[in-house]
Amino acid sequence: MEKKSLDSLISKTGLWVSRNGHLHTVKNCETSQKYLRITMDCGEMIKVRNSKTSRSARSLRNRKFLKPCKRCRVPEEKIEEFSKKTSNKNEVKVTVKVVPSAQFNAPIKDIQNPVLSSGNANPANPVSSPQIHDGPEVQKTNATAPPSIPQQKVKKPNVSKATNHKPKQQVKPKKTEFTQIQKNRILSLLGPGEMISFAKEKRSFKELESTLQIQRKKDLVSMYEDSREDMLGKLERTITEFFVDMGFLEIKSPILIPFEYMERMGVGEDKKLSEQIFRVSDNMCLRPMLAPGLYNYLRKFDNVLPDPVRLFEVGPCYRKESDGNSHLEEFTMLNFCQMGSKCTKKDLEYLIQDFLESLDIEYELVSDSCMVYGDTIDVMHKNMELSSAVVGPVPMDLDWGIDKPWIGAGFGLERLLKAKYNLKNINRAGRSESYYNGISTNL
Ligand code: ATP
Ligand code: 9VF
Ligand code: MG
Repeated sequence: MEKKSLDSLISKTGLWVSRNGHLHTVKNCETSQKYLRITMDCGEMIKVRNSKTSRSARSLRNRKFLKPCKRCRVPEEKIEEFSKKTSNKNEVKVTVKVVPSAQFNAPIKDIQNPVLSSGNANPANPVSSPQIHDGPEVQKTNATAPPSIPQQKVKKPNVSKATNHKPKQQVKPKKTEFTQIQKNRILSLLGPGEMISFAKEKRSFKELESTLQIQRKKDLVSMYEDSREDMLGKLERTITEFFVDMGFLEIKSPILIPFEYMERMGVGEDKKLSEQIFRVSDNMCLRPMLAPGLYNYLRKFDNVLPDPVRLFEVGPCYRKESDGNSHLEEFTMLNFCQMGSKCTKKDLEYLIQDFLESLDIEYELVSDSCMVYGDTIDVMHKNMELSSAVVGPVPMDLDWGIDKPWIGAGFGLERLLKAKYNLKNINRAGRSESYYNGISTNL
């Protein structure tokens, strides 16, 4: 038989079993595409996914609860009716069993309900009642939502069969073991320059998560109070100012370009590289580089502007990528170029030097080659390519109506930020809803 969804189970019973096993009467239940926001008679509020298979749906379907919520004042007959269905179905009825807490090292509620007892509320931001729980049962489906972190299994303490009930002596604190998901969550909460040794960590996942959350909230508040600038936006402004001051003309060419441009750049459908291009229709694509737009501007301005023609563009580029640490599928490129006189390798190297010195980023130059241009001078920071630079002319110029020497270089802005701030992953520098200026937003 088809399982009922959570909202239909709620409307049928008018009841809700919370994570700690309390049976509540439902005052109001709002339904969105994926979520339910349920208000209980006691004032508690909870947001859950409208799932057929969640813990909540199972509890309601199997009618499992620990005890009625006192503040909801669930009517006796409702409780009875709810419990009755359980025995009809031959299911185990959960009864309240009061166990003297002296038998255990921890209070009973801590054992049965590790999630709540370990503190759902964030100490940095105490939520006043009614509280919206956004606990592990809410599966996160979009990029804005914090990842759902399963709690570590809390082992039931050993109950000694012996009659000696003396509480055991406190043993020295064990090192905490983290699951991979928990490690990832903690790593995502570290500040841009922070490190952690999980092997030495004594704090529990919850304690550590909570401490880091407080710190990250502080970081965001101080950004809000101080600069209020997005680092990618700021870098684009800094770069723009630098090149405008150097006599380069700022260009903003289309992001949506004809695929034919890519064929003219030597990246036709027969080339492996073309598989990295986001096609948006038969003849259009999202630009994976800035060169086609700049080629067109160089041609158009050749007889208009004085020699040498100096142009630059900073803007989004798109490439399908598989390697994650230094690649984004949506990134920001700077491409500057100069055509006409003073287009030697040395001129190019001086420009690169001035530019990277202005950003205070260390680099070295390495000879390389690429499919599009042939020989390149790659600008490296440690093992990461910051830029590929080229001394023209190249044979492809003919197809773009260019017949003068040129020099140019393409830099990735997110890679410049990764290098400058020593970021662990380029995601922290890119367009994102999960990080703001390298600080997790999933708090
Ligand atoms: P890589 O070999 O690292 O994939 P690439 O040689 O294909 O890079 P270029 O075509 O030379 O890249 O692009 C110029 C610059 O743009 C690169 O040096 C890099 O800084 C940046 N860049 C290229 N692809 C990406 C990407 N997917 N994510 C972030 N930056 C990128
Ligand atoms: C340098 C890398 C062909 C004269 C308009 C300027 C360059 C390398 C840029 C970039 C690309 N090329 N990712 O061209 O400056 O185009 O592949 Si122009
Ligand atoms: Mg390159």
